[in-house]
Amino acid sequence: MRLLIIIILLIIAVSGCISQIESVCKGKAKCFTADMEEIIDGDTFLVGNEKIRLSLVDTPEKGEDGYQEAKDFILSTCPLGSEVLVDQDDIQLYSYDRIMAVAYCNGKNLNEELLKNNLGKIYTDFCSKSEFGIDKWAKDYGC
Ligand SMILES: [Ca+2]
Repeated sequence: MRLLIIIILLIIAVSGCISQIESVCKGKAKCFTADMEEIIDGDTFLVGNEKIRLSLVDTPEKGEDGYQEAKDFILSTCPLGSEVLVDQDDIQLYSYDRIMAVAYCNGKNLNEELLKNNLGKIYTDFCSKSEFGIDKWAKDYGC
């Protein structure tokens, strides 16, 4: 009887964790986890085989001031090989060949972290064109 209770509690605990991961993603567009393969700049990475562009955030391009800082910040927050959870933007699905998304790594929302650490600017023009424009972090930084 006690064993049965333990098994039931374990099942509840495990299913709780699974639904927590699923509940992180919003909407019906792509939602997946894969390893951080390459950091192109602060707002663009290769996750698994997919090129990801963070929604609503703009970090400096190569050759611009702040490029290396933003890139290094992502590298330290989410080292190569870390698992990244990608929640694709349900309104702006793609930009060029890149998946627009919020990316979570090591428990952190990378879009938010870049803004919080003043390493990127919010793209206010896209606040109404992004699934995430109404999120608290986006509003906190200017949407
Ligand atoms: Ca989504």
